[in-house]
Amino acid sequence: MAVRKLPTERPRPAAAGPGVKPEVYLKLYEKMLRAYFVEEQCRIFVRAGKCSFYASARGHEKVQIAMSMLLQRGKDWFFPYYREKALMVGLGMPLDQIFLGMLSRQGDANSLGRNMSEHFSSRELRVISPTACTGTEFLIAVGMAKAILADGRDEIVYVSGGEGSTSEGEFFEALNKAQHDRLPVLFLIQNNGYAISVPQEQQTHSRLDEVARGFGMRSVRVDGTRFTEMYHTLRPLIEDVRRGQGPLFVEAMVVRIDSHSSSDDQTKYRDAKDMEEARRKDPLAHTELRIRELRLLSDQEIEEWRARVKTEVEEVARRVDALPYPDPSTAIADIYSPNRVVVEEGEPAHLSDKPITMVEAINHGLSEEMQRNPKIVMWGEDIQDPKGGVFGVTRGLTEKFPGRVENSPLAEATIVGTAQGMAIGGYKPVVEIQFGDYSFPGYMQMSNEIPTLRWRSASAWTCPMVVRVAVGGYIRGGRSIRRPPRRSTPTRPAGTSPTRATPPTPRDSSRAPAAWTTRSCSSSTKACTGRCTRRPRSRGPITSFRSARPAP
Ligand SMILES: Cc1ncc(C[n+]2csc(CCOP(=O)(O)OP(=O)(O)O)c2C)c(N)n1
Repeated sequence: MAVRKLPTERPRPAAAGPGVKPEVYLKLYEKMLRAYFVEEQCRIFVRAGKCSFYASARGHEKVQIAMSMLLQRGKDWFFPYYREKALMVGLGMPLDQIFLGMLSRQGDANSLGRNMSEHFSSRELRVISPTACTGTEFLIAVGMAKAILADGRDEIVYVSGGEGSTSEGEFFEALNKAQHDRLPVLFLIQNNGYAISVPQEQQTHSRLDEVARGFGMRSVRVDGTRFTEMYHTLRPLIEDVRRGQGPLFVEAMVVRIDSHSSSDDQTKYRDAKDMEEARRKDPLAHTELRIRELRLLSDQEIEEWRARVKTEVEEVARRVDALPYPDPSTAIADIYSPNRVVVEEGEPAHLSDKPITMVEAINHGLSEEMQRNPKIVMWGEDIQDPKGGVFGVTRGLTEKFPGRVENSPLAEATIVGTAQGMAIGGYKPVVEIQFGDYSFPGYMQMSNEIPTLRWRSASAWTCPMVVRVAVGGYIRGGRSIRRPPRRSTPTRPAGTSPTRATPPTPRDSSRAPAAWTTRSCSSSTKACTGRCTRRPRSRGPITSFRSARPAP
């Protein structure tokens, strides 16, 4: 809704604080009011038993709306966490979509009622569907930024979390990778001092802005309850991110005015003084105070604005509340891609009479696929030439396909988490986990995030990618940690296609990459290549079996 024009007869100040134009401040106020009444309405829905999960953003709204004003709607990408209703309001998500998501009603474009409430998603606004897991969004955002950098676009990836989520290991991996690759990521940590009931001093030793600085990252701490300072400090820094200066870390000090969520009662662990202190910093109350001081609106106009926005919000809420739940028969749609895979086997071309290994055959297949699909990119530990992987699976590909095969940090969550982000960004990562036993740090991504993205976003977002894992074999002579076959591990969370676990012959191995990459035409695929011995497994001519392609 357009900001109402101010009456001309009132003497207008030049700025709402140094350098902030009155219309910018009033736009902020309008959005804050809308966010406030959305929160109030959600509270009513919770009390009525209509909303299963609610996490108030009261106390965080100013920094979230400021971010929506500093970044570019429809151009930049947003990886929010579960406490970001005000960001959605700031970006202009239609109010009915906010309530449809909160009430899980028919027409909910966030997830068709599948994801938890508070987990917003929108293709139009480039808001990527989050899960409830704390800290998993960071690496995915970094992967998206890799796609942006590879394409040379001047877009920014915003990723956000609470200070508690910075204790997760993936957070540190994300800072490391983003800074190493100088990626266009804006990390926002909204520090309200509590992770449910745990105060920050029990959580982290160092100041978070200093932690980020330790990674070599540009980093600032701002008061997230005050607009002018944030606006002035962040605007040039964000433009630097857009100009390719690398990531930016922002620790915004905010307050949590309400309990952690609808399942929590903060009076059990916060004393009255602490809660009063938070209320004293209420960002909305402060904005109204400034508007009065600066004479941007009169008391009566403030009352009118409140009444107008309240009515607008309540009307939408009432309409949405009258809608039914989604048809239960749609609940299991969108788990896999609807694209069929068509494998066309051409006449095999004779390549060699020499005996070849399974590894050589897979290498050959990967090479054919990279030739065919310029969006295939690869990373993993040691996979770059001259080593070309500990089994040599990717040997020679670095030189053949410059810029598309790279060593990853020694961090499995980074390998698969960033692959997901780059896949959302339009690439087809085919990444390697060195041994099955070492895949577990990546399982948060491989079970909670990657396989559920398509389903939980109702196909708005997908991440076609391949994770190649070696299992079994290799070192002989007694049981080694590397040897136990990993076939019993969860290779098949719904939403992931496991491929033929062990291609039995070089002939099959050569064909396997085509099947992996096409099967993952829009689903994710986990390919276990068993017994990746360097010795020839069988003798016989190697032939090329191009090609597999997705059905049109
Ligand atoms: C991996 C994981 N562990 C635990 C939880 C349970 N949990 C949900 S929110 C939360 C606290 C998060 O606090 P913080 O990151 O500071 O964000 P805030 O909620 O305060 O905004 C916890 C422990 C979770 N969702 N995911």
